[in-house]
Amino acid sequence: MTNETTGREIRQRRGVTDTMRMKKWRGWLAFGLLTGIAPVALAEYGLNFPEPATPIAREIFDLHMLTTKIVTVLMIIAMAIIFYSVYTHRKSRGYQPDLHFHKGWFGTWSWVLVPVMVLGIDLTIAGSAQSALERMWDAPKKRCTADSPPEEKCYDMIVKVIGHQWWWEFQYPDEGIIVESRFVPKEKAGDLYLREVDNPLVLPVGKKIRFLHTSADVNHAFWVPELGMKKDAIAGYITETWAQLDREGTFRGQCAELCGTWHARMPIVVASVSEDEFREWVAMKQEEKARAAAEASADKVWSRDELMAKGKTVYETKCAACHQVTGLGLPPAFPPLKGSKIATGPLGDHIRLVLDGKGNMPAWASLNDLELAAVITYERNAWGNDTGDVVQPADIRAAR
Ligand code: HEC
Ligand SMILES: [Cu+2]
Repeated sequence: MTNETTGREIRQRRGVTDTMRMKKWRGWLAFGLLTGIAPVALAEYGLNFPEPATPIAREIFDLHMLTTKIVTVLMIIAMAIIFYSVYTHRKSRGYQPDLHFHKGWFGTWSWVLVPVMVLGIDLTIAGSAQSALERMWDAPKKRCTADSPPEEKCYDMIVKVIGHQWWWEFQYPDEGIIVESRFVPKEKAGDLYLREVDNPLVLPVGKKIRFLHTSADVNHAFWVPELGMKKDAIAGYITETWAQLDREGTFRGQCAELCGTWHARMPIVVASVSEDEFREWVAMKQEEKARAAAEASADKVWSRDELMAKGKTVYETKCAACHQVTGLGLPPAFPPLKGSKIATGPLGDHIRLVLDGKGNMPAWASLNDLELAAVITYERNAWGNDTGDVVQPADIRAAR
């Protein structure tokens, strides 16, 4: 075959006009601009992993960057070879295929050499990933002492992380405090909807923290990318992770195990603070707890208005997830409390049900007498349930 026909002649024979070619190029130009510009516009939404906050997260991040760089270089080389080959050896140029390629040394050995090179790169990456993973899951079992060297495998504090449908409970057993963390509704959270909580998980920078994970109901998973870990929370089991924060900041995560209707409403917010700030926060929480306990055990008789105000807060944080702020519930799963036979019927039955729970309704005996008296008063008078009943902490104490 001779090389007398040019590409242009061939196109003319196929009926491809120059205007059609122009249109095609314009299409490619638009495609290029879009793919080129879109990442720039999206950059502030974070195309890469968030900046790490623990040594292990940093290791994961560096490995990810290294791998990305290697594959980018490999892709450029491979694509260059492909484009060059297709372009130079195209039929319209009259290229004659080399029918003896596989008989030369390169044709014979490339089938072995290339996979060996690729495998070598893969195993190098896998090796570093393996050692990072081992360190990640190697949670310390021993408490640090005053003279533990900084590199010793030990922990300074414990945080128990308990998944609930649909909120997180953080217990600090050494400090004697419990934090309940719930998502903030859209009206209040704005742009941070489903990423914001009322009470964050406050952690001190520099301390080695041992996390114990479990669940109170179905499976959940604790996941905060900046801490470089994700761990299942399984009812009846305790799983462990650890972290040592190396910078202050606010880190946002999610429940990472589909856990029912409001799985999406289980964001996690870690407030990483200095050790001094952490101590201050602990002192504040302990004082808050002591004050609430004193208030609940006092033999004070509360006014209806006081109980309604307190009850509204308790209701909206603890009950509204299922029964809704409007009291209309989400039948058939969650019954309405507005006009409910229980909430407008005999008071004794209402108190019993809230204390003991029933079916998917959790038992609320862990709330204090004042909180229970307030929320029951609220349910019996809000949304037109005008029973006029006022429940005192003493009534709850008597029913327990
Ligand atoms: C996890 C979801 C959930 C939460 C949170 C929840 N409930 Fe319920 N609640 C239920 C379910 C489900 C029922 C129906 C129980 C049944 O009859 O099997 C129910 C029933 C009730 C009833 C009886 C309604 C009726 O007419 O049968 C009352 C009263 C009630 N809940 C009060 C509360 C209070 C007070 C709180 C907060 C302290 C609360 N609930 C939080 C799920 C929930
Ligand atoms: Cu969950």
